Amino acid sequence: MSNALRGADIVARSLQRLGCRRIFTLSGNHIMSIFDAALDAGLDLVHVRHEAATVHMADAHGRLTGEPGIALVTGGPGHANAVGALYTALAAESPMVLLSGHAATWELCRGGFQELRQADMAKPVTKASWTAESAETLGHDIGEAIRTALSGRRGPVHVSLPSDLLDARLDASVVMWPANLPIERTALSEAGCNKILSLLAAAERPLIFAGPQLSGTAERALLAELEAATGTPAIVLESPRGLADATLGALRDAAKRADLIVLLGKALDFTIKWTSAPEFDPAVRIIAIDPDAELVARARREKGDALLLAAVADPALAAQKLAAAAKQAAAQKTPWLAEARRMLDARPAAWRDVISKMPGRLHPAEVFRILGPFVERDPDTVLICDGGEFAQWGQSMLPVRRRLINGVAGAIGASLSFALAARLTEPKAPVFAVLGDGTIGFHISEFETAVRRGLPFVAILGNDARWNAESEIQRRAYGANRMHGCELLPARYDQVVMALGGHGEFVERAADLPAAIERALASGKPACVNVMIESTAAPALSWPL
Ligand SMILES: Cc1ncc(C[n+]2csc(CCOP(=O)(O)OP(=O)(O)O)c2C)c(N)n1
Ligand SMILES: [Mg+2]
Repeated sequence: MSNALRGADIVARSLQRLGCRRIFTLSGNHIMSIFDAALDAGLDLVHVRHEAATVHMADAHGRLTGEPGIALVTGGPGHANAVGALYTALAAESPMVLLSGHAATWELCRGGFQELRQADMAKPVTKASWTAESAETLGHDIGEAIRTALSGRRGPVHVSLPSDLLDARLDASVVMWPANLPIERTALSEAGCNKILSLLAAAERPLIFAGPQLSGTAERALLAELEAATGTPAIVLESPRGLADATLGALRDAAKRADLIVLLGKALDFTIKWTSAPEFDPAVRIIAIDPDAELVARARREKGDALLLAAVADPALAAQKLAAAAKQAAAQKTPWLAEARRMLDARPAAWRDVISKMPGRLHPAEVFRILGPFVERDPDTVLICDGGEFAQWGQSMLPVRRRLINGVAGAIGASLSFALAARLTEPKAPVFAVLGDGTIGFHISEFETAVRRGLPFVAILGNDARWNAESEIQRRAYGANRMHGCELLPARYDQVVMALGGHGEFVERAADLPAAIERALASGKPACVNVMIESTAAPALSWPL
């Protein structure tokens, strides 16, 4: 047979044709043919230490670049390990594709090696999930997966690839290569745009709630434009803490006073208490703009007559259109905008000089007062926040520009994988990961990947020898004498990182932290600054401060 191609070559070449140059992967029997094919297709295999990390990295790649991240894992247990991480990508609306090897089609229902109903397993945590059915159409599968991940409300897509299809040889003339179809993005109608602007102008205390799709740097700049043009505070809700996300200061008090909320790609969900009393005025009115018709329908079901307008539209396109039209109408700066901005942005004066009462431990505010200037040094710095109470202090005190948090899913543990993927897309500026001591345990072995690949970043670890977020729940719900099952050792994670070939720093005094961070950055290695901290509940601000 002339021009004989393997199914695996079709997968690798399709990825290459669609502009994917990098695959986050962990090897296994079912996918070794793709590793082989990647050599000829010139794909960079970033191979890591746990399948969940492949998905977290593809997720971070998707969020930071807007291009689909690609994860590749082996079948059965490899796939099972990867699936949990898809939940984070789904909630963060991150465009990515998980490709999983799969038992050969002739093995199925006969007790095949690592046979598992993989597509069924991934279905609830993806936009679409299927098993490839023929070698000829593998390219089409890849194209559809990528197009689906990027279209409408973005998110993860899964395709299982049976090993016999990957090994099959076929003539190039019968291959169905991916079609170059456009990505679907629905515009906001002229009439919808005008109606929204007139409703905003008529409202006294409106707020715009943007969803995770608008959490990137360019999108935050667009929201700032929209805010200035409409005189309406525009904020991103991307945390499971929702109204209580420490990034957003005393948002809870501002939300309570709002008379109109525009949901701009923000799902009406638990994070905003479905805009219901007592967190919101029972008379508050809602506008819902979302690329997903089902979410618009849900808002209609939930809010009934309080939903003044609903539109199926891409949130970024809608924001652009609204901002442009509002600029022409030259909306006035309202006292409400200034007042709400103070509520969102002001921080207690006491945070400027609070220090720990425990010898040998820092207060989280001390850590972030010191880290702040490092983050501000370079406009391209990537900041990653992950975990419980410590990271909330970071989210509250550090500037928000190029930032990744674990997102609405609320799953801790992704930050080290995020940091590696961020370093691969950002060649120069510092990458900081802020995380707790419980959280670092999930994927600490990714420091080995980072060292092997030469990917420096600095992890700022707040070590309170505790799963403190859960301790705080116990203290509040069951009492201080019922705190149980949340203690950890004050372990030397910095030494673990050194043993893996990275740079380690151990800090017990605030005075030592600046030099430790400088040394970590200067080392040019993946680094862990293990800072012993006092267990401190996440900040909860109410207005007035
Ligand atoms: C995957 C996952 N497992 C468990 C939890 C529950 N959880 C949320 S925060 C947290 C504690 C985190 O501890 P640490 O990283 O030490 O941060 P701290 O709260 O101590 O600052 C836990 C267990 C979760 N959100 N996600
Ligand atoms: Mg902790």
